[in-house]
Amino acid sequence: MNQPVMGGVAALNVPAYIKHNKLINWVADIAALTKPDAIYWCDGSEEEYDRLCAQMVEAGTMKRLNPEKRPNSYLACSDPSDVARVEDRTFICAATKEQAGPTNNWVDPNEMRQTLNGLFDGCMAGRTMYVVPFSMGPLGSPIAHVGVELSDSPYVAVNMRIMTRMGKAVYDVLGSDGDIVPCVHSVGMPLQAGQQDVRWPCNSTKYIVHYPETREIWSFGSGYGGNALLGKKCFALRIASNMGYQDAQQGGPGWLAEHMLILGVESPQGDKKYVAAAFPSACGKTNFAMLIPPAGFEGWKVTTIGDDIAWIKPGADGKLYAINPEAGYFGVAPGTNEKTNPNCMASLRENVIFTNVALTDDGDVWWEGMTKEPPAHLIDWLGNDWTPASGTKAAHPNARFTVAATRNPVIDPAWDDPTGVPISAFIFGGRRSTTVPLVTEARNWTEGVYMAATMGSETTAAAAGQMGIVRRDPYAMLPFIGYNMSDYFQHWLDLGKKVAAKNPQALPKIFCVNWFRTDDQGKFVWPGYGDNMRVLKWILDRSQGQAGGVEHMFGTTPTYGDLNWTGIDFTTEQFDRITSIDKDAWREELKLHTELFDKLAYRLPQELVATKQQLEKRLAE
Ligand code: SAT
Ligand code: MN
Repeated sequence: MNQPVMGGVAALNVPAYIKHNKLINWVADIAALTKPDAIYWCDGSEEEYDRLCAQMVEAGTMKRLNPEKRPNSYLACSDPSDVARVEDRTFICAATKEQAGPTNNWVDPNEMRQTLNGLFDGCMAGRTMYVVPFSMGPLGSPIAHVGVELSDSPYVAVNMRIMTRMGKAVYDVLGSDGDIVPCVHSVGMPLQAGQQDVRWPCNSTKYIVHYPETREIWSFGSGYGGNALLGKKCFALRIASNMGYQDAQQGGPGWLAEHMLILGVESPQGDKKYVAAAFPSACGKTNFAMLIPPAGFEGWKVTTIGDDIAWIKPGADGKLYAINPEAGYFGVAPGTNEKTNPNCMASLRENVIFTNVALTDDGDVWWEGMTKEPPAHLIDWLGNDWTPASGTKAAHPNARFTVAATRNPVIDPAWDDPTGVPISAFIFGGRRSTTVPLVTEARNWTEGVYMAATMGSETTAAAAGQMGIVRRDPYAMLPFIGYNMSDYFQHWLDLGKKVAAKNPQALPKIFCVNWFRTDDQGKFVWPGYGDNMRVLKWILDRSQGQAGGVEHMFGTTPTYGDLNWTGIDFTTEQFDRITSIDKDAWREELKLHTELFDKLAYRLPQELVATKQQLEKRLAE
């Protein structure tokens, strides 16, 4: 296997179990373009995973951690120029600019193909091309879809094995003519004969490109996270959101691909409900998905279906059913500790790939916030000696762990169920130090869509660029909607109408939350983490029409007495501080809604414009 044949074209060596000619021809075409030294077909086995990791340890890309401290785990440190998603280099190359919409970068697909053909020509020279077959969603589920990623990065191959259902079994599902989303990925650093490789190959030129018409993904120049693990943001959000929209355009029921965690809540009486919640990247979705109910909630259980992405479809009973298309977590390490997320810490005990965290002297990992006292000495993510006096971060703020969902001690028993779980409520949350109250229930679906559509959030380290700036991040999907955002809003409105027409009771209630309001010193007022259960309980009760609340300008919020405060010292003053509505701040806020709507004016649903007008009227009263 894998011996280049004469003439510099790598031998295909197709395994006998692959019967899909279109796939084989495509692999041959991409190999002819990218000219790898060898082609390797991943089977997804443990033996293969171990072997590729050992190869990367040999090459210096990864370090094996101390097996006593962190069994079967690795640390990879990236090039300092390749540490986050690159939104300004991400393109939705739909046939027309309107189809991509004003919030996406767009280049004419023919022009982009020419550019990429140039960049990909010979870009895998000196490297192996890995053929990575994967299923987003349970294998063979009617909701799942299959992709194949061709990548010259073994780091991608091993991460995809954790993050997706990756391996041989995918070919059984595909048979000889199953649908595939083709994904081509290169770090963009070909090697000349004899040239020594670097620890983390990448290229300063980066392109993350989606062709929605042909459902293709092409990624060049980065080996990091969502730029390179193409099943995640590229497929499961950008391409899939477009697929769900197209389904409705073509007369189907339509479906949703959302930047949402899915969690289950079980009461002491055994009553089980599921909610889906959208937050921007690096706003604590993993923490919320694994939360441990606090004092006052004895006998309550929260379980995880997914921590980042939900695919949601109407079921035969009219309810909305959600699956987690992923099989692992690519979560933010800094800030995670035994207090903020003990379940996550337990998930990370073994079988983990850490990226860009610090290395301890005894061969374990550390990141900011993991322990109160930092270790006296570390090797930081850049490979330098580090002490608490260094004055720099030992781990990169967007440092990540990759771990299988099955390592999570509170994984929901239905997490792998091909039919998904019924959703009772949608929660939308931004990171806002001011203005937006702790929790608000929308009065109806349209007002809920408006709330989600006008969400703002302070930017985080998950994307390259300046942090802490408030930007509109509709549905926490700004960088992830694979088509025109106005059409996306319309799709949400239409789906709600369809569900309500069939069974009004089946329509989930919509809530907006903000855990991040601060006091005059800039400190968070709300304790967050496990205490978010207090808000979650109110949300669930309201979804069943059972809890109290007061209606105000934007919807319904709980009064102090509507939440359970057992076991926490949280005063009415503090509560007022995070639930108060400052009319002046909201006048400013609505100006920003206007700015967004002006930008999206072309095809913006009139219902949302009308909703804004009603809000403005109420604010003026
Ligand atoms: O896109 S990544 O998976 O790298 C991180 C994120 O934005 O959540
Ligand atoms: Mn995310």
